[in-house]
Amino acid sequence: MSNLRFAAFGAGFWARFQLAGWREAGGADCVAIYNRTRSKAESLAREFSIPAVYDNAEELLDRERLDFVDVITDVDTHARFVHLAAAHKLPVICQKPLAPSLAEAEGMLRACRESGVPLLVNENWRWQTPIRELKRALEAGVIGRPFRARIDMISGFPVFRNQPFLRELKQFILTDLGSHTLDVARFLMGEPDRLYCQTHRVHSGIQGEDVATIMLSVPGATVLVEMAYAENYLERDRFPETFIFVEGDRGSAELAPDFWIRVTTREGTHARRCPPPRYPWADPAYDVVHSSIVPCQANLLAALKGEQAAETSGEDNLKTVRLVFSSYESAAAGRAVDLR
Ligand code: 89V
Repeated sequence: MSNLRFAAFGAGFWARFQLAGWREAGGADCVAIYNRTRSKAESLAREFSIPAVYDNAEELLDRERLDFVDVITDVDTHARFVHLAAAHKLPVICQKPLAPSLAEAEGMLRACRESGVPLLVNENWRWQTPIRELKRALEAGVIGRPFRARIDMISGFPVFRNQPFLRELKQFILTDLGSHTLDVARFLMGEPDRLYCQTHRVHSGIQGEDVATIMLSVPGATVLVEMAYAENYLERDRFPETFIFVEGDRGSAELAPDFWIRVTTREGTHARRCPPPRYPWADPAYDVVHSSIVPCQANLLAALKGEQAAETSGEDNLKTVRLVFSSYESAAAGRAVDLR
């Protein structure tokens, strides 16, 4: 099968890495790029040899022959571009978080379903090398039946320097990072039926919350998800590594700092390091995240070609979106939210 042709919508911080990820994964060629500020699209077009540049998305879709659209813009414009692609009967891949509200995310899915095109989500976190390895360790069953997990992504890293628009989000850490960590919670531990969340804002110059703690009930287990971007000082700050600890009835498994997976059973502790691949195009400060774009996009591409199911289809991701917004609901109400 020849390479699929796609258009990238957006030319911000994340677009450069996603385009590099497509090149690394192979099988798809970016033939056009749209950005509101044309000069930013032109600069990425030069870097990635993209033949056509537009500052009008409708014009791009009218003129170009495409197999799909990759939406890499800020969350507030996702719905507009997904609806536009659906109206043009084009499959669409959209960045996480899918939408600024559950209703908008549902509307995007409906539009794609009615147009008969898939909506897939570029939710990469669960594709991180050490997280896949931890999942394999859990599936191997050596720690027995998991009854509790802790998923931590707590960092003092100044995320606003590279992504200044994050300061303006009225809903910040739960949408930006919680979309990832709650997706990982589902991936590792299954679907929650109840949650309780508390949030805090530590920074003064931001609109949203930068600290969140969520307790999820999944059948037979409790999952605690802790997140912080408080830009404070931590002895072991390893942005953007996620630390995970899972207790089972026959042992425990841990994703520890520096990509160490430690599995402890009656026989003792078996430790091995599972670092992500290093790509020259990735920002070394984001290695484990940027490298996960490659297997994520390879999976989405295989789904578009009908070769395998997408792990992070729109339908699947809607369950994560529901957890994000139920967390806000819980934090605002000061009580647990039933998800059944
Ligand atoms: O991957 C992301 O969603 C990024 C960051 C790692 C900073 O949260 O926005």
